[in-house]
Amino acid sequence: MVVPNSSPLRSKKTRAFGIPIIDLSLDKSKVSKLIVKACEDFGFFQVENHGISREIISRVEMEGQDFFSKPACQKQRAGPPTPFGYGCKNIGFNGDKGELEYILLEANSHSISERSKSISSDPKKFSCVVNDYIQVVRNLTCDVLEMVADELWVQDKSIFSNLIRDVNSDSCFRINHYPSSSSIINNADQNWSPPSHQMFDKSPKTRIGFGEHSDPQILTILRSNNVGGLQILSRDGLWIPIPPDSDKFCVFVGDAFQAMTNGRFVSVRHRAIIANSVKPRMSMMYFAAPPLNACISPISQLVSEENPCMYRPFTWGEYKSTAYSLRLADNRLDLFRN
Ligand code: GA4
Repeated sequence: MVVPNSSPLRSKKTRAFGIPIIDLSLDKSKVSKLIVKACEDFGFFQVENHGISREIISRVEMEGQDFFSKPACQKQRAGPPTPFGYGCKNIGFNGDKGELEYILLEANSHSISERSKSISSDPKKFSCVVNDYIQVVRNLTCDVLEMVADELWVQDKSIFSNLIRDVNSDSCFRINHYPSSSSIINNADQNWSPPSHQMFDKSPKTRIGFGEHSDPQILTILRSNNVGGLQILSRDGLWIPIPPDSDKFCVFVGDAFQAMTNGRFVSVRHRAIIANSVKPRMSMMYFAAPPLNACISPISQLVSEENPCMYRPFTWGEYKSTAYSLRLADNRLDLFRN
């Protein structure tokens, strides 16, 4: 489809790189088209005018700041991440490292209230604030998924969103905290120290906060403070910096969505580098996932003789265990190709 420059279907673009910024206050049918196009072209887009209150967002941000400003020994009481809890520099179980610390939580109120006891001196407040945020971001995710279903002519508009709304949904929530470019993070983990060239070399080497990967889930919704560092990998292999904007959300297509759309949507590879900033970057992500026993298979509308099933059906649980058995940068979905 050729979209004329003047058409309302042409979304605003992130400066110079053509990454869509989609205004969610526009007409729903236009927004749906823009979302589907962005998921096909980039597996990534940003949204503005999303209707989520600044207050709900900044309350989580404040809880995150409070936690990360604590001494290392106190933060470690909420760790190690197995995989949930507080983590510093270690990502997953297979030796991946990054220059960051984080809190990873299961996105359900029971786990959050249990975990919050080791995170905050006011656990009730912490769980309340995080639960409120998860609820509104889950709604945003479901709205996006329903618009996608509509645009793909799927009869059951809730085909994707039902997986996220399910009480057994395996969604999770993460707050990442990256050091400012002028500092290195407190070495809470005694077994690791940054490679010496990164500590002393003044040349502008890329410092990796969170290494290249795709997200295994259906969709990821990310919000960051105004410090940069997020980059997405374009189809031609270039790292595209995403300008930080605390009023927008970034939306990433995950591997499970790529499989469910029979490869029509692409799960975007991305990473976070340490930006040249005096302020630390803090980002929070909601990873929208199905229940562990949900079967992930391409929707029938996207399967035909010309487009046969690209992946064998698998359960989300099976996919997740595969993800955790591999390295961060590995391409997991290829292992499920027909
Ligand atoms: C990437 C997306 C989410 O942050 C995450 C990550 C998880 C972890 O940090 O424990 C993983 C990574 C993520 C993909 C491969 C495995 C699992 C680390 C890792 C090496 C919470 C997730 O679900 O998958």
